Amino acid sequence: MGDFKALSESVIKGDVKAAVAETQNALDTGSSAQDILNEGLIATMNEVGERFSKGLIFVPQMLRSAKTMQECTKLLKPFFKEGDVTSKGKVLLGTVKGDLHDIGKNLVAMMMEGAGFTITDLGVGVSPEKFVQKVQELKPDIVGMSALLSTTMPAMPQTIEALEKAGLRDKVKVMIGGAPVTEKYAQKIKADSYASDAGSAVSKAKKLLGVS
Ligand code: B12
Repeated sequence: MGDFKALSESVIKGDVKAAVAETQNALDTGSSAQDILNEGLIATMNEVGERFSKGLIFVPQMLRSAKTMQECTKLLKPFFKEGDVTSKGKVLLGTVKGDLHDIGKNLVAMMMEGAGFTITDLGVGVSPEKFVQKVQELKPDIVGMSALLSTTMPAMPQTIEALEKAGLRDKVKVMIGGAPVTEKYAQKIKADSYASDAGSAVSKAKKLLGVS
């Protein structure tokens, strides 16, 4: 396990240049991309969230930290490639309507792409109608929805309902995730799968499609 104190501090400060240099330094000194991601970057975003909850920082600082983290993850992307593989399946990803958080979704996209899935990322604030339209158009194997706010989680069952109404629900697997989402919630809204992080999103997606 590496020491990511300096990296963490620069992400909290939103100092892109320093954080990117610290990420590179951690890679150069032998830390694994996985550890840098989990123990350096994701752990820091949790700390940022706690500071926000306590009123110690505000939205602009949170945004700067988010941007800084995104720049650092760009350096890690090549390390999550599993090699040349034929597509394991088509995945449509999006953050649900009303929600702008995309760091977690982007990580899921990055890990899944690295593992050989073909990703179409619809971005943030994706309405149930948009999900339905894109499922019709692209015929993905999996639809992945991300929500980070308790107020936007209901857009997940709304999307599942919209897929049902359009006669598409049995043609696509639905995976959900995001900090407030739980396994129990996934069962309640009849999603096919839930994953708590990007690594398990990959293994759960493989399991859903019966690929290795
Ligand atoms: C960065 C951040 C922001 C940034 C987002 C920038 C961006 N481009 O994403 C900005 C500043 C824009 C922001 C805005 C707001 N935010 Co904010 N934000 C955060 C923060 C600090 C980090 C989120 C993050 O990126 N985490 C790191 C990633 C890697 O983790 P993750 O998203 O959970 O993703 C992992 C898993 O969940 C999973 N996963 C995620 N998606 C998916 C999808 C699938 C299909 C699967 C299988 C798995 C999966 O895999 C990911 C990788 O391992 C959190 C605090 C926290 N601890 O979550 C608050 C937090 C989510 N925000 C919060 C709030 C309140 C807001 C605002 C309402 C603030 C305001 N007053 O304006 C706005 C809402 C804007 C909107 N409409 O969306 C609250 C939410 C409370 C709640 N439960 O509803 C939190 C929890 C902070 C807090 N403690 O109060 N925010």
